[in-house]
Amino acid sequence: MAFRCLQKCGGPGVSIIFLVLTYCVVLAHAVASPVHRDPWNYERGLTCKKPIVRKEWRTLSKVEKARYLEAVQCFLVKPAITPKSDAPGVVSRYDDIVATHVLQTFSIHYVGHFLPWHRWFTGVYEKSLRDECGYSGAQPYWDWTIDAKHASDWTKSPVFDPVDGFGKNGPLIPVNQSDPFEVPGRTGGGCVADGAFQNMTVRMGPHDSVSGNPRCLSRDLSPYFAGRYLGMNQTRLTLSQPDFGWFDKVVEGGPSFDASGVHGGGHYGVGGTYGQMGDLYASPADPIFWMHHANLDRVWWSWQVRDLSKRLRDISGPINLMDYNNTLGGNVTLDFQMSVGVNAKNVSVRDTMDIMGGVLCYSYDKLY
Ligand SMILES: *[C@@H]1O[C@H](CO)[C@@H](O)[C@H](O)[C@H]1NC(C)=O
Ligand SMILES: *[C@@H]1O[C@H](CO)[C@@H](O)[C@H](O)[C@H]1NC(C)=O
Ligand SMILES: *[C@@H]1O[C@H](CO)[C@@H](O)[C@H](O)[C@H]1NC(C)=O
Ligand SMILES: *[C@@H]1O[C@H](CO)[C@@H](O)[C@H](O)[C@H]1NC(C)=O
Ligand SMILES: *[C@@H]1O[C@H](CO)[C@@H](O)[C@H](O)[C@H]1NC(C)=O
Ligand SMILES: *[C@@H]1O[C@H](CO)[C@@H](O)[C@H](O)[C@H]1NC(C)=O
Ligand SMILES: [Cu+2]
Repeated sequence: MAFRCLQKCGGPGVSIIFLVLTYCVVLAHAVASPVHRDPWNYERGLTCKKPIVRKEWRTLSKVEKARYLEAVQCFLVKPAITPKSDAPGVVSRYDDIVATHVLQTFSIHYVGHFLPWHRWFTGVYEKSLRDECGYSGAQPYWDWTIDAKHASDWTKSPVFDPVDGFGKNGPLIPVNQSDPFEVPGRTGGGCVADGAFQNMTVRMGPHDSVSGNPRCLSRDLSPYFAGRYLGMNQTRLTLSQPDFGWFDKVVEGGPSFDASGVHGGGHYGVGGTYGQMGDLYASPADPIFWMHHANLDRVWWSWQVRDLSKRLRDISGPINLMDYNNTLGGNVTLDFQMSVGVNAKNVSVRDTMDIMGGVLCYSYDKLY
């Protein structure tokens, strides 16, 4: 049962990548009933029998960490499938997924489907690592509240481990005075010189460019920013919101650094001014993106389980960027369709509301 139909299963009519969204379809299932099912609909009847369990990075064994990082390295060198007409600079499957985010930047942030879209995006990435790169685990998450407790501990997070982790900060590059976006407390900006991605080539971005700009992976850690926006206090404030509209606003925060929430906390706490994580468009270029977004997703799920029957259906917020007063259009509903380009088929917001609903099939070892 393939998530993304590879070349060999595509006949003339089906050669375009299409996907079969089967998180957790037991293989035996397919063997027992080899009936061809409509790939656009069949997953509806399936349930999530054996969710894979997402765990916190530091609880993984050395071997589990290495297997995850190897799968990402594999994805970084798999050939791209995005048409050159859509993103001329893509080389790898990893670029495909970064390009998808770049191209949709203004339709997936500060909208009602921000969290559903990123939940789906992270799930598609996790599934791609499993199906295309032989990874057998789940996407790990990064509980940054542990590292943000004391701002001075931020750079010592095991996530930045130079041997078992994603590598350290880049060396300090003074901010260019003509650059208006100086992230408070930034300490780096240069190329990541150790860890699993020391030689990684970033091609998508900066900003909205998908034409291919090969450069190093960079980080610009801000211990101050992390301490201010990623602590348990900010997380508790987020979890205390009464409905999805408020919850999403507190997660996303406002468009200025001062108005950040936990979402911006992770992006600017790692990416600062010059790191890819601080680039609203090309942030998935830093593989830490998925660890951060898995934890944001865990915050949302932790909020949902506090009143599950209601919150499996609670969705609101604008279809259009920042249109919180609905002057340009309406709010997102459960039927709203979301796309991740060539990486998977469309799903509705409804399909992503339950992490064990069938289209998605994973859980977390621990919740907030
Ligand atoms: C600083 O920014 C200006 C304007 O974007 C640019 O022309 C210049 O090359 C930059 N300088 C450095 C050292 O990056
Ligand atoms: C990175 O590239 C350098 C120089 O080519 C090489 O010595 C080093 O082993 C590479 N590191 C990794 C992790 O691939
Ligand atoms: C959480 O604590 C940090 C560090 O003391 C502080 O800067 C921030 O304003 C606090 N946030 C909230 C919501 O209380
Ligand atoms: C749209 O969503 C917002 C929350 O983001 C909510 O306050 C508002 O009432 C909704 N509007 C409609 C017409 O339902
Ligand atoms: C939305 O409506 C509120 C209350 O009427 C108003 O205070 C606010 O300025 C409006 N925001 C925008 C972006 O129009
Ligand atoms: C997929 O979703 C996108 C974004 O909402 C939409 O523009 C597109 O028409 C959808 N495609 C299909 C085949 O439903
Ligand atoms: Cu995003």
